[in-house]
Parts: sequence; structure tokens; C-alpha cells
Amino acid sequence: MRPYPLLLLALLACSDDEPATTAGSGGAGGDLICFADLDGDGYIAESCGGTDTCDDDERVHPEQEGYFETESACGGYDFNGDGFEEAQWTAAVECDSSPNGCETVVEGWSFPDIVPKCGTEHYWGCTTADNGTSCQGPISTTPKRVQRCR
Ligand SMILES: [Ca+2]
Ligand SMILES: [Ca+2]
Repeated sequence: MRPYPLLLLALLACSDDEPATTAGSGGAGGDLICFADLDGDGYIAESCGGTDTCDDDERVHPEQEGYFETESACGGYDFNGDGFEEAQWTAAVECDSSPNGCETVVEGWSFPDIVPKCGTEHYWGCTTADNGTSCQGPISTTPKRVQRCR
């Protein structure tokens, strides 16, 4: 009796204790080992057929509603995996031009009025009530702020 076929079967069975799931076929090499949720956020990695576009960062998942100042572990600011980097604040500071002037406080980006890129710091300000003929703003209340995105 030849021992080689039994030895080969024993070697193939060694990977059963891996903490992983299998997904699909790896072709000639056997089943592809696939770690389903490495970051533990409850969403399966896209590479395993799930919806988590960055399984190395628990902040990234399709239900993410928060915005963040720093890039994800996979790079970029698409924290909900929709393919876009949505900025939290997109308005420039407003100066009410009605005859009575600024009656409300309207916050926004200022000096100059641009919407900064994700993770970038820029001046932030608001207008205040005026003297009856013109706006006194923009007046910075928080000198700078970092653009958050998701
Ligand atoms: Ca995950
Ligand atoms: Ca997004």
C-alpha cells in the first residue's frame, strides 16, 4: 500500500481551523479564503461579496451618517461607500442684503468665500445684526475649521 494519497489528503485539510469564511472558488488552488469583517463594523468586505468598501476602517460602511476630518485607512473621504466625498459644510458666509440688513446669523466659509476640500482647514465665520444700513459681517466666531466629509 502506498502512503502518499493519505498524506496529501491530510495536508489539504490543514486550513480548516482558519477564522475565516469562504467565498467563491479560487480555481485550481482551491477555495479562496476570505475574511468577512476585519474591522468589526458589522459589514462584510466588498471583496467577499459584501458592501464594506474599506474593511480596514470601522468608520467606513454603507450606513455611515457621520462626517470625518481625517482620511479613511483606505485613503479618501468616502465613508459611506457611495463613490462620492460629500462635504459637511458647503455654504459661504452670507450677508443679508435686504433693506433692514442682517437680521439673522448665517454661518459659512469666509475670507475668501470658498468651500475647502475634505480635511482642509479654512476660515469660518458668520454675519451679525447690522447697524440698519449694511452688514457688519463676516465676523469670524471660530477662526478656522476643518472640512469634514463622508
Ligand atoms: Ca467591515
Ligand atoms: Ca460618500
